[in-house]
Amino acid sequence: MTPQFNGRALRSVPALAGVIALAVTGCARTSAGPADTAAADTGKVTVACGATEEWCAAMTAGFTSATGVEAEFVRLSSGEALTRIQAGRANAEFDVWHGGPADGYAAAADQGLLENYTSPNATAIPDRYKDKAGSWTGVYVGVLGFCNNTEVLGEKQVTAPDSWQGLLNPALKKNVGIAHPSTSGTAYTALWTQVLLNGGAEDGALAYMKKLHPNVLQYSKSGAAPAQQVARGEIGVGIVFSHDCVATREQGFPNLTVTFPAEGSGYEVGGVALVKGAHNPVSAKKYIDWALTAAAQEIGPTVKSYQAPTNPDAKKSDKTVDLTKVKLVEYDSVAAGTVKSALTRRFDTEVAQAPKE
Ligand code: S7P
Repeated sequence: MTPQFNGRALRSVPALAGVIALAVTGCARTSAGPADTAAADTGKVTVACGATEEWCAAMTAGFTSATGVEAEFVRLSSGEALTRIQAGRANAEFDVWHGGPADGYAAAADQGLLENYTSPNATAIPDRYKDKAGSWTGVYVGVLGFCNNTEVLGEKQVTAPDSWQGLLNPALKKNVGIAHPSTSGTAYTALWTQVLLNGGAEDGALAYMKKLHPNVLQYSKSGAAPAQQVARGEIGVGIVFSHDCVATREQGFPNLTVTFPAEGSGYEVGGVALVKGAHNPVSAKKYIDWALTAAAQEIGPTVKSYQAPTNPDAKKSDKTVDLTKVKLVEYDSVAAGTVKSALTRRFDTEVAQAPKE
């Protein structure tokens, strides 16, 4: 990896180039359009980042260190990122979206919010982890699991659930945590998993979520939040990406365990994409190229993010879930993304807002 001082020295060069470009054009851009060319690139990339704060910080620092291009990020849950990218349609706030399930990226692509970009480094990524047209490319894979607090469950004399049916146990009333799928990519992955487990029927998925509703203490904004609630003993089980439970256990909560649903679990392909109308398309493409390298994908475990890398050359942490050992549903991010807005609206009115007895 490039030594840190090299990164710092190089950072001023593209920044200066950006100032010169603005001086030559004579004005700052206020909207996307023809000015969004290589000449206008300020040499700084702004990232909408969908994983943990630590992951986002490590990734942007790693990119700057490797390329000399400055990078800043805003951590956003999947639905929030989509809303902010929509709001920036005429004047993009972000250059790149990095991290968070590809469902959100597919929804964004459907709405014309992403620019197709097939990085030369995407050839290393297996086809099942990237969009054919190049609207997004996968950087990691995460599997949904149940995060259990053995102490809380022990007090209730309930064994850690290992099936979706087991989560409906009345003894778990107000003891299950899951985020709201309109903000959280994690929760939307869980909701779409139910669609798949119900033969593709949205009604069947919502019927399951309605049955689960009395057991849900609250629908959090961010997908990883239920793992924290479980760690604090506020609830017995959280529906989260399993690596978020492993990371929380490492924060000093040894009584957390992970189980996977016997019926089949959903998984995410975490994405990276170029935002349509990005003000810094050259830097953004450099960022995407870098994010697909093995070196970039080996950064996660250094900050306790144990998703599986999509680049086969990246070394896997021994804490990463073995994808061949968990029963997985046939997840299709594009199909999931296409109906995301409509299905989350239905979830909100038909499930989240339904009274609990
Ligand atoms: O914490 C890492 C991670 O689980 O966060 C993303 C997750 O979906 C959280 O975002 P949401 O708040 O949108 O649910 C995952 O992509 C990632 O693996």
